[in-house]
Amino acid sequence: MSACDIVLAGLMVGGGFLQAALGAESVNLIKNPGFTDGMANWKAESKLFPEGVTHELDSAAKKGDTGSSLKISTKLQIITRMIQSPDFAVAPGEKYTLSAWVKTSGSAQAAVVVKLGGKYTGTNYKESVGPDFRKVEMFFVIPDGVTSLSYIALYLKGSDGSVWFDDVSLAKQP
Ligand SMILES: [Ca+2]
Repeated sequence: MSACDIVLAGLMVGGGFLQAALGAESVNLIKNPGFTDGMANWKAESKLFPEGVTHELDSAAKKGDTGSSLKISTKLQIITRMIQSPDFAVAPGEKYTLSAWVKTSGSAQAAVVVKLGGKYTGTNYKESVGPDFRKVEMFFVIPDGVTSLSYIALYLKGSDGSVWFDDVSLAKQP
């Protein structure tokens, strides 16, 4: 998987469901979405050069949020992530919104990704650059044959910098 794959998948899947998402009531299916319970329910994964990456809680938080955020930092050219594996069933045709508040420093970029049915769909890394928290969001539909989400992942891509994540949300759309 490359970063390009994630971006393209997000663009292709994301376009059609904005209307459905607007005005929808939502229940957040992410556990510990705002990192108020430390890093519980989240797992760091750095398959390459794990010594060059840190995953930590940070006092920087989304405006209006008193808790921590998740900060991932790297000094190496790398893609790394924190994942959460949902424990609920899904059904083909169901529509979901996945979002998070993100900010970045240095050359690092952030993306929020879902893996379902062996494929990755995520937000555009280029939308997740800047010193102030902003919300990134994507929409996806459960494809045929898929009954669970492999994982939700918070990605850092870059060579020298940090990304912050807060208030991650996964919500089923009506
Ligand atoms: Ca928080």
